[in-house]
Amino acid sequence: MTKQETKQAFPAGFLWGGATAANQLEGAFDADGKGLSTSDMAPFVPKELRNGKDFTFDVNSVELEEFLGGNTDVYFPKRNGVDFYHRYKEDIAMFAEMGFKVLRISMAWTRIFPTGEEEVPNEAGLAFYDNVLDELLKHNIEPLVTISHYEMPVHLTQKYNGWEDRRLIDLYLKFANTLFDRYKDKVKYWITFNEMNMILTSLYTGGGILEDKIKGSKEQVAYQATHHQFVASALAVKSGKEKMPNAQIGCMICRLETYAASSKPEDVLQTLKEDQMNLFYPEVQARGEYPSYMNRYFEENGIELVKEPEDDAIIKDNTVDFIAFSYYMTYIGKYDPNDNSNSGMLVSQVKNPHLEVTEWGWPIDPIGLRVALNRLYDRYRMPLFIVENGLGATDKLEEDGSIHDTYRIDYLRRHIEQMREAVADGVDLMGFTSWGPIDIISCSTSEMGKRYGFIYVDQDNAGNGTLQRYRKDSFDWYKQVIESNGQIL
Ligand code: BGP
Repeated sequence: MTKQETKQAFPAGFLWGGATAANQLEGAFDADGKGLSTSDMAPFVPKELRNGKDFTFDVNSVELEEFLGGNTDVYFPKRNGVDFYHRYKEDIAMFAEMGFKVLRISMAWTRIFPTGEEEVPNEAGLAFYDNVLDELLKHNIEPLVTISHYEMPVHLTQKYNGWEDRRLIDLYLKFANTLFDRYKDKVKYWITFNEMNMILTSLYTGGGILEDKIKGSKEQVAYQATHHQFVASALAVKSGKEKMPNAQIGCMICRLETYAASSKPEDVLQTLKEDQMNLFYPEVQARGEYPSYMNRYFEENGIELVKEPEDDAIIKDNTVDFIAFSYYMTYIGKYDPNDNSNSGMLVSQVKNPHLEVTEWGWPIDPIGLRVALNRLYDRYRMPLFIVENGLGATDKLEEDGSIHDTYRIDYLRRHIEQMREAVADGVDLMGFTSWGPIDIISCSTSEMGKRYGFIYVDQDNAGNGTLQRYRKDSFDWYKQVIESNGQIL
């Protein structure tokens, strides 16, 4: 790495900030008319009792009934989040103190339409987000709003089995249009769905679908639900642009940059295929059409998508303005002669011997971020936005209220360095929102103890604690990063 390379700065106006999701942050799950959402049904189960089952990603209809009936002694951490609902002013003031230019939030569908089917939105829910947005704007923090982040009214799961049913498109659009009408003068940046590709991994989290209720194969349903979300997303782009000509509306994926396990051509080909499955989502949303490799895949695997005649044109005419993605790790592609399917289930069992992993086993690969940025930009020539990245770790609150999270600073520093290199390579990067700038409930494990924040929240996995906020060492570090526009790391 030459000196000249590392000295490159980020563009003026670069959007530094943090990213959150309503269901992991807000709490107040039944306040002011809010309905129950799919994420309110994710219990915390200690690792030793899980038996390999992951409740966040895998809830069946029997469990759902049990959780809804309340006859259970398990704890549901996402119902309480970290009480941002009541503490948003304090939290936003701390984000402002770090100099945030942007905050990614999502809006809980169930605060606005408790069951998803009401004709009239819940005013108290809309008023809450008005207050949050006003507070952000008061501090000159630009909101970036994810319309749907891993949750939906549980009623829609019960009645329609979520996105398996095409009627979800209109229900989603009613929700999206309500947000556009209400917040059009306050929000410029929007994302239609969080990590859309993860529906292949979890039908429940990504699609509100109960696997034991589906009729066809899991893959068939996953791709049919994906198609419904593509149409819904494109229609949201269409009406969003009509209502807000200056809005920027993006798609989002969990980017899994994939390396070949070896130089063996079969491994390289397998890697290409896995990469294509990952890029299927921006392929449709940014280019506006189903790629031929997916059409071949559907044909060879007996997947038949039901499309309405107008769907292709809707998708073609309403592509996104930017591609947002989360980046946590890289994967390995390895050819397996016993498996001739290309499942696209995003599971890499092969370990990369060159990388360290986090406490939760996620490979740490800063250089992979530079590769991901370059590859995406080479392919789409469209502005990119890193809307999630960060280190989930166990933190220790010292007696004096300090938290020495040098490991987090090190992780982020190394990733931002590579981001800076990618910008110097010519990548058009709009911004960087670090995941969970304040500790929130983990998406995948519903733990509190998997912390990403610059701000520590006093709460444990069982929900005990004062909820008091403390500044970690990374707080001042990130402040300086933003102040220097990424020059001082
Ligand atoms: C992404 C999700 C987030 C999130 C993050 C970290 O996949 O979009 O909601 O929480 O991953 O994952 P976790 O919280 O499981 O560590």
